[in-house]
Amino acid sequence: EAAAKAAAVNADSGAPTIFDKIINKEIPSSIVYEDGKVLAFRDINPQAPVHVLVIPKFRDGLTDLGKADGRHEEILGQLLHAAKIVAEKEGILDGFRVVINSGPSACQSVYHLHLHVLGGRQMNWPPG
Ligand code: DGP
Repeated sequence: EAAAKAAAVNADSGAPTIFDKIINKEIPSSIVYEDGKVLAFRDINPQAPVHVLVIPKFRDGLTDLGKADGRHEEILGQLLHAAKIVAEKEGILDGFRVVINSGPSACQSVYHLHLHVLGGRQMNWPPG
């Protein structure tokens, strides 16, 4: 946990991230859903039987949700809608969780906004 926090503190530079390479298909990923604005792919380190990341294809300053402003309203809505489409495709509409880690104290490690869509098991509350 301390290592995750330390990595998160050092990650917020605004530089390109590994997700750019995934968007550009320079490194492989298991894509679940894609449209012109949004890409959804399986997390490399799944925390549930279904664990998919939903990201904007154009980061446009959205390193993290804490950077959102009015110009991002449309893409934020599209990301949530894509999360629902992913849940439907994955057969977890009976119960799923959408998580956004924003900033070091939330242990965000990749500074390209992403929604985690988690399900396929009983999800507990509160999260860690
Ligand atoms: P967060 O801690 O909220 O910033 O989540 C970042 C997630 O990104 C983490 O769950 C692992 C995932 N991840 C990091 N690198 C890769 C990668 O190269 N491929 C895939 N599929 N997922 C990755």
